[in-house]
Amino acid sequence: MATRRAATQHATPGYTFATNTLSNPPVLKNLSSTPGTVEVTIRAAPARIALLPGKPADVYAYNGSVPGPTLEAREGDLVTIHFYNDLPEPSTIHCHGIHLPAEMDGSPFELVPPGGHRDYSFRIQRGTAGTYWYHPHPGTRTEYQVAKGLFGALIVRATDDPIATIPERLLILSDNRFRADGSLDFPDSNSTQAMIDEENGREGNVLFVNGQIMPTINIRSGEVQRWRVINASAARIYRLAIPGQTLLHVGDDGGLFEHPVAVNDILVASSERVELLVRGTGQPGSQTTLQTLPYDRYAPQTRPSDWNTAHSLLALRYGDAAPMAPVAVPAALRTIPVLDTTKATATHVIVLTQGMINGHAMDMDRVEVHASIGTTEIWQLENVVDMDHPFHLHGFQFQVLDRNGVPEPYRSWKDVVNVPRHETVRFAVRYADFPGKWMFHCHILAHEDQGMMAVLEVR
Ligand SMILES: [Cu+2]
Repeated sequence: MATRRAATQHATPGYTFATNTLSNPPVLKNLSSTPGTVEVTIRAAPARIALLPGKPADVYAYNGSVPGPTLEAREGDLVTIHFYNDLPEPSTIHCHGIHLPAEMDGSPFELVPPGGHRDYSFRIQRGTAGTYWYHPHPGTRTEYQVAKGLFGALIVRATDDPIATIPERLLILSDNRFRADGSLDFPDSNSTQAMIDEENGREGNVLFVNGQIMPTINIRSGEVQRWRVINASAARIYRLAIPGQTLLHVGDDGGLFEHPVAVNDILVASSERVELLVRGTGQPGSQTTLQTLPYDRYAPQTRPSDWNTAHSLLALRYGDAAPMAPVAVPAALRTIPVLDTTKATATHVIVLTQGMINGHAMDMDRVEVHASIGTTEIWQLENVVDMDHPFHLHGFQFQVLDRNGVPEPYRSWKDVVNVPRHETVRFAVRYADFPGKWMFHCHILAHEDQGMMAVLEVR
């Protein structure tokens, strides 16, 4: 089983001959029988769950599972989440990347107190099919609540998905840090580790896919699989690769590209999502691994000693079946409208330093960026410090224009973009609807919690 549930013991995940040990979190039960309506209940509560096999730990869980259950919806659906906060602290549900009314965003403006209840209701917009996720966004405790186990997938499907017939896998990547008894290891606030965590964000030495350690996916020679990858880690940036083969990158945060792009490896920053097509290029009976390759996102003084080491995430195992006829992948996936930057009414320069945005720490009463409904604007993100900052804008998907002056080679919808150290990234965004106050912040959760966050007000 993928998902760790209370009072359930699990066999140690097998690396060698176990078949398809990767399984999915449960899917949230739709309480509505009305077509076009998805109504679910999500309860956040303390739980006792073995995140490490056989070692129960005190965690927080959505509906008793880590990762939380997956919310499945279709474009056009009216989604209602009945959220119950049974945690001993305020929390929210932020549907990361979903275009919805500001008051439904689960931002720190709308905290749900301990014992409180809140309904989030929004309609999924057409053209937004893609891979999203949900997590708490309570202000200064996001890293803690996510580390304790609060994160889950949110998948939006299109009726005209051009690769709907390709078998699909969900891969929720997370990491965590444990004591020897399997309990979660949070450093003392005055320790050196706490200072390193404030700088790097919390990185754990145990890597999970759907809550499992080194699970196995079966693939047949010649087969193509669609992998929806979510980086739910608090800080870790993955550089995904399967040694010796290319991957087809077909989608970003906000869904499919116009055309597949072949890559040798792909960077997935904290909270980013990618859709990949993985072709079974191995021989029957062989095995390979999905790895995360070294990537240096760190300031020199806190760079971890093992940063230059590749880590295996899961095994990809070829059964004994004869190769199947190669599966054709469509060359055209969909059309993505261009945001017309010749009509951009403003360029906002956003300077990222260590823990601050434009020289300010988060102030709920301050508006950093003012914008008007119906306009298109350019944001210029300038990282002037020695480490990467993955930047997230709430509510509105954007199109990356260029990175350090190099035009983005393809068009896609994104809600997070990694801004590498001392680099500049520009994106275009259109505020079509939904006035209100929106967060933007670094998605290294420790940075966000420290105040590397600001407010966009759209009127
Ligand atoms: Cu940051």
